[in-house]
Amino acid sequence: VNVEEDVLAQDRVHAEQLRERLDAIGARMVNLIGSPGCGKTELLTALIPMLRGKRPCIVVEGDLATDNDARRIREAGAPAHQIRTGTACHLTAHQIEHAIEKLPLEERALVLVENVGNLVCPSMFYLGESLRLVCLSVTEGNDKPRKYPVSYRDADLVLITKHDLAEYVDFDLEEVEDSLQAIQPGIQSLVTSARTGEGLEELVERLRAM
Ligand SMILES: Nc1nc2c(ncn2[C@@H]2O[C@H](COP(=O)(O)OP(=O)(O)O)[C@@H](O)[C@H]2O)c(=O)[nH]1
Ligand SMILES: [Mg+2]
Repeated sequence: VNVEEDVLAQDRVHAEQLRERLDAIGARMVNLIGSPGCGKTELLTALIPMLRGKRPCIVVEGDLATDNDARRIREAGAPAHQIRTGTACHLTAHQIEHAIEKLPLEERALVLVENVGNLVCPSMFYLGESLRLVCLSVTEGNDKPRKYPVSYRDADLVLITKHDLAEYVDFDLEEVEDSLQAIQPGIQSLVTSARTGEGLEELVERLRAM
């Protein structure tokens, strides 16, 4: 237990240093968390062209294996660095520090971090982000907030993704929002679809203004 606490404390120091470094140039980090396949990469590829001319974006991708997502991001028009974590189920602040060295970090940049697809582990690690976005796709089932409350406890904004599919999977927005409120009273959520663009203008405005 002590070793684990030391590691967490060390990582906290890296995260705080990183945030200070970003703050000093008006840059902000966004930590995007959610299950594998909930639509994190698709969302980023939709947002990147919308953010053009508003804020420079760089992307750090985390996955166990492959650099597929970094390639998708580059095709969407933003510089991206892939971290292959092997067996680790989350990214650490120290890894982000190294990844940023390989990317053009401009003033007022958004550092968009797609965390490893996992609903639990990434929630335990603060990376130095100013905004923690936790995704819940409509296809995951209405009971997921109640089953995985820790994932939503520290979310700044919950993105309900793939809303275009809601009618096919008996998605119940009211039930999900009630569950989220029970976990974190006052929690904010936004309904989105990378396919139809629903909710994306609002999200871009939030990212621009942060
Ligand atoms: N219908 C629909 N499909 C989506 C949406 N977003 C992502 N997908 C699909 O869901 C799958 C997983 O998406 P991906 O972005 O790779 O998820 P990630 O693992 O969270 O990065 C892909 O086949 C996407 O095309 C959406 O808003 N609507
Ligand atoms: Mg992805």
